[in-house]
Amino acid sequence: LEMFPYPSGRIHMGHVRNYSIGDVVARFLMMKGLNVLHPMGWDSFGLPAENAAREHSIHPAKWTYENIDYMKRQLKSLGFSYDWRREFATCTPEYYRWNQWLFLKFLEKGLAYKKSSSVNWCPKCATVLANEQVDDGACWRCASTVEAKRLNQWFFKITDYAEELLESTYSMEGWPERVLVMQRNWIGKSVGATVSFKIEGGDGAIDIFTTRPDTLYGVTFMSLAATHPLVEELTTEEKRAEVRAFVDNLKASTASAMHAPEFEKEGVFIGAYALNPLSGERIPVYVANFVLMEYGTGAVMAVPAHDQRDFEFAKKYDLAIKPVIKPIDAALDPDMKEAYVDPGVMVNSGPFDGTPSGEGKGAVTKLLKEKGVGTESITYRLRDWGISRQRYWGCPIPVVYCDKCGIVPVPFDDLPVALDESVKLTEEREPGAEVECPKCSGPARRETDTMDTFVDSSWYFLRYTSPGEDKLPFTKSEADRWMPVDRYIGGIEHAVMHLLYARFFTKAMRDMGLVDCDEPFKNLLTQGMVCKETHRCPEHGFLLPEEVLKGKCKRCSVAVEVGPVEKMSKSKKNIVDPDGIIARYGADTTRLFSLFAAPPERDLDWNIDGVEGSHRFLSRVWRLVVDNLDALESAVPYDPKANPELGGELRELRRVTHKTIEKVTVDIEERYHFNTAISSIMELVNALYKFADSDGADAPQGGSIFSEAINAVILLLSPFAPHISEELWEVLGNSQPLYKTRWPSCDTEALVAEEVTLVVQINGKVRSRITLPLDASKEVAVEAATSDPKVAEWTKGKEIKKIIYVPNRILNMVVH
Ligand code: ANZ
Ligand code: ZN
Repeated sequence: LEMFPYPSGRIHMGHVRNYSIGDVVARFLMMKGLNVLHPMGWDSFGLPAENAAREHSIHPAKWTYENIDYMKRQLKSLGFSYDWRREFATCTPEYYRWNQWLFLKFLEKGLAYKKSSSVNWCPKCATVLANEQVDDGACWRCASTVEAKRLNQWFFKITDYAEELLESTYSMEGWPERVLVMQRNWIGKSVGATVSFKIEGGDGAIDIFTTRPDTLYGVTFMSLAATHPLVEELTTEEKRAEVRAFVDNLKASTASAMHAPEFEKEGVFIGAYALNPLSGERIPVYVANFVLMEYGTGAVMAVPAHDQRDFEFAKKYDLAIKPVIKPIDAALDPDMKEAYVDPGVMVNSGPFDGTPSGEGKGAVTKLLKEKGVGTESITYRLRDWGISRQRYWGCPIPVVYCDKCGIVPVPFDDLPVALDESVKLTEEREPGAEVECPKCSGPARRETDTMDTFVDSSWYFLRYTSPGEDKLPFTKSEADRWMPVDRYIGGIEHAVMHLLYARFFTKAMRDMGLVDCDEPFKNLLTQGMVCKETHRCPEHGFLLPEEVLKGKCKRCSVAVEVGPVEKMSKSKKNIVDPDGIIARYGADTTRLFSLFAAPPERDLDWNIDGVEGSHRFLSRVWRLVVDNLDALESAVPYDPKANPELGGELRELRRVTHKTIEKVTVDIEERYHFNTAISSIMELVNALYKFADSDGADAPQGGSIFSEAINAVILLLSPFAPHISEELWEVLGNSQPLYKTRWPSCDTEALVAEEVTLVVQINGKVRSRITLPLDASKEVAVEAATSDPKVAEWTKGKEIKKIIYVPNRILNMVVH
């Protein structure tokens, strides 16, 4: 399974690479005799369709389906072996109704809920932006200043699965370690304690989450998030104006701004004090801009001596810094320049003095627990997944709002809630259509938000197993038969979100009894990017490859600057359109180059010389077959049992043939090393040219062995370059198509090279006889001879002055 594309209009080289890799695996496994499900579809909801609709007044549906048609033709021209009967597009009601069905199931199970939250809002695009879509506080598309806005939004409760999503990563052997690490970091499990700090002169308390209970005696102030409910409650009259100004200002700045590294830590004293639950010390309470309401409890016990953020804050506002952990074998530095964050020994900590900090965490937590003011606690960085989008071209969220009944789910039987195809895409969003409340039949309005398109891609792989199913999202027996996906291939940019959401969906659906597997993707391959150098004209900016002629800008004839090799992107214009390459060199060359130029996980540097090289190689294969058609057609199949003793050139060709079969098989099956597989096929082709030139095919048995080798070349090449292979296969008179033909197997007996006895002379006298493979090189012969004990006696401590080597017969070494 390769990640399905967004139908943006045309495929790009990244698609070609991704899908070529998948097709090699699919074709290889088919030829190995496995049942292969190799599907393709369209991740077809999303913003570009809507933007195109606004710009060119074309309906998003029309734009999308036209793109799908075009791209499908492109994929077909590349000869990918998809089962097109299973194709679907996520923007069709036949698909998105099951998104809605799953949403309702999630709602039933408490896995979907609505809450108000602060979002990045672009006023111009009138939509929510993900943190990744905000550059320096501006919208990535229109550059408007992004605002913070509170919106009522739908969420999926992925946090319910945080622990399992994390735990499973430790047994997912088929995934690259770096992707697992990214997922673990995203989930971000922190083990620590929740501690309750009483408020001085009141009866409430501030609960904080800390990973460092061992530093409890070093707390010198507390920090609350701006939106923490206690801020309003605890702020004293004289501080109120100042605190309110600070909080209002902060609410207007975007969430993403806080992630910037140069972000300045600021805060305001709210006039209240809390009490340290163990030491009883009086601690001033602040509201601070770096405390997130969404993490832990939204409140922090600040320990400036041992936390860098708190340290900077304390320096800025001249607050006490009280060290309570000292390095194990050194004294504490009396004037600290930064927080001491390493482990050490507890000091200034009452009964805990002398306890190692690691041990201290548990010891302090235990005491807090006994006193009823704290407990162990785990926090995850992972947040629930906000799925509401203020967008038209997406899957409608199937709920209605009734004045009387509130939020009412659309009944299952009324699905799909169809997209209103007649809607005008104006800047102002229209209110939801008036409908009858399913509960009280009173007036109600439809939800107008649609779902994040990541919902669509969180279960699409399951739909491939039974695309026609119309009672459920997919047929359980079919899903269980095929799942998990044995090999999933796609870009590293999906390492976190898509893969994590798909894993969450799979687990949630398992718990609903829809499918048996725990994880969706058994093996994951993340392919590298396709890169190319950039060209820039001082006058005309970045240039497309075809706008450059002999190093000069075609428009102004000024020399272009050649920039570094980087990921192909429209903005840098360092892109190559697959259509042009296919038209000029053919689909097979395009595929072969993208597989040959680099191993799949690495970045691939696009270069036209490499493309030409791949094309020349395929031409060589073509000529090798058609120029020798007579010999090949008259050859009888080689039977090793009837001819046990082959010698010379014949035996060698057979050895190379079977060695190549073995290597290509292992390279594809175990290592995805398509580049080395292709280069060994190239070597075999070279050997075949040599053999043909030496008239080897005319020797007795020669034709049969030549033909066996040619067949191997075609079979081994076919997953990479299926068109030329299939054609040659037919030219050779085979009636069965290649993809239905069995993958060749390696005759291990043929791998044994013919051996000869070599006479070894030292200074002209015969000293030993050694056995070597036929036609061994001089280096191999000398290496074997000098490690022969009888020869070693004569060469020990001496210098070899001269070597005379007659292959397969004599090696004479002159030593002094
Ligand atoms: C006291 C302390 C002392 C802390 C010390 C750290 C070091 P991780 O590891 O990322 O989970 N914290 C807790 N809630 C927070 C929030 N809502 N916003 C910002 N910071 C918050 O970080 C956990 C630590 O981050 C917690 O442990 C807390 O500071 C802070 F020497 O408590 B610590
Ligand atoms: Zn109602």
